[in-house]
Amino acid sequence: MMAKSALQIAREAYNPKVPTALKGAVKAVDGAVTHSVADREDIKKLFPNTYGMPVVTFEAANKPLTDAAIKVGVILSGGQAPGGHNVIAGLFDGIKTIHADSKLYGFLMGPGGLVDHKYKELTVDIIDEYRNTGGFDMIGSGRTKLEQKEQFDKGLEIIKKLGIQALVIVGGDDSNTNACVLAEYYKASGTGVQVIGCPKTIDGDLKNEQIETSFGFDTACKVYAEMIGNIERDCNSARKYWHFIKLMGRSASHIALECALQTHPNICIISEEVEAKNLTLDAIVTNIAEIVAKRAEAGNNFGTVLIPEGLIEFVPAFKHLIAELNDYLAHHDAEFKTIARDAQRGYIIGNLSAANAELYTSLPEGVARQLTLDRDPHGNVQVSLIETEKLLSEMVARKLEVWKKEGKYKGKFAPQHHFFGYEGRCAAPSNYDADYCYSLGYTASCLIAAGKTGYMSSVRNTTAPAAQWVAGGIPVTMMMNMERRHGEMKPVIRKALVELNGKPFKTFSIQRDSWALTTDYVYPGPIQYFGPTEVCDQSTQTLKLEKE
Ligand code: FBP
Repeated sequence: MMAKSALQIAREAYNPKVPTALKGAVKAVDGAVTHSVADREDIKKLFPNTYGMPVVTFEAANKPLTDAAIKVGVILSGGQAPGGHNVIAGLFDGIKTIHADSKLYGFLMGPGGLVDHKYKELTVDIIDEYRNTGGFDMIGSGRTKLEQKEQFDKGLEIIKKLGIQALVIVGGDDSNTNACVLAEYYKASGTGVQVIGCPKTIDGDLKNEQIETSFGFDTACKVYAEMIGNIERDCNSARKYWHFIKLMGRSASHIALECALQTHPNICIISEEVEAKNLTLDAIVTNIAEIVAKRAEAGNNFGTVLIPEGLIEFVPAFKHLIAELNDYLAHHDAEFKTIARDAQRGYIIGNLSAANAELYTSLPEGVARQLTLDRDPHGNVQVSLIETEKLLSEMVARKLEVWKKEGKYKGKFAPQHHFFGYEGRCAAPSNYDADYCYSLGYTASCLIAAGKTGYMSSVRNTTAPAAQWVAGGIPVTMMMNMERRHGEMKPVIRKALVELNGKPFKTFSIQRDSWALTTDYVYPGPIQYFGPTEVCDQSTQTLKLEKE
């Protein structure tokens, strides 16, 4: 028996709110034929069996979609996100409602569990133990990329042995892309095994017209916003530090933007804007230094700067460098690994084009090394390992030194550094995420009962009360385009970056100049699980603004 906090015990009794349509039997209502967001011909060719399927919506019905027992396997893929256990609980309750003899198997430690035949049956005792809890520890997660035919066939062996009819893969854009490749393969080979995806990632970059948000974004942002608010209050009390806070989110700046909307920092950098305006690192540094200097003139030698984790990849010169490094290392990784550590920098410089070699040479040793560390299994640079918060504050300090000598700056600059990422990924899900995740899991069970494959579970209209949420499924091919990965063109779900024409960014950009100079901090405080709905059940500001 695990030791539990008082909050954990209280949360066990929480009943997630669900859309009215999911409270009884449902029917699947098909919409129009769909198309991929781009590269239609290429995607159609690669997914002949799962391309063009209709969007599905579930509506209340008089009789169930099926009353036969079903066996389902579930996989948690990639980084943790608050609410994953509720997806599994919703899926479990959904298939048990269909038939009490239905069974749910959890594959252990991510997609690798399917390939290596590591699994456990998830019984009611296990499920009850994890309802409304954070983390993925019920079955663990991993980043193994499911993309080889041999992996699919190995998976099929255990699927057949256990009599599994459907797999539910809970993951981000890359994992759901792989889920769709698997769905296509199992359909093409006539196995009858269905594959359903669920949109997960704290990064918030798996969203589009049909998928309003990925689960976990809400809770993670609320946790970071609480901590940023606490730091702002500390900094407004002591009035002696500039806090440089890097926030997780990989490429997209959704987390940084949402946290800025919640806390009104003095500065928040948005990577997508940096790219659109073609800003250099020096321009970013100058902008920060100017705000530091102006605040100093008013006697305010303190402030907060939010930095999105993926910033470096959006500074055009770095983007070119990283792209060349990705391609080079994809083809020469084995050779690179044989080079002695102290010779690696020289080796890389010797193999880059002139412009990239120059930039790489100018980087501090630590950052240069961080750029060549192992890519994740999807070919992404592990941006969480690059200490941009320190890089920026060091460069700002250097600039201020120069300005001081020139008599342009008279203040004091004492930086503090923070990186908020892992702190938010396993928090107890907010009511929004607890409800949303449970509904996503339950909807996945309906998609399985409706015989669907190659779909992502979708729950929409989530800024309205949960009773009015709309449950259904979106064909994964609808979200795809072709992108360069590991040096080759591949079909992938298009990542949603911050839109500079979107309401969330515009709302931020009209206020930021005033936040820079005045001290207009907002202190959101901790997530509340019990209490008035305006305190406990609110979605993110990003989602609210997008829906306006
Ligand atoms: P997912 O996209 O798999 O949900 O992961 C998100 C994330 O938390 C990123 O924000 C971060 O860059 C990355 O995972 C860190 O990965 P790891 O857990 O392997 O250190």
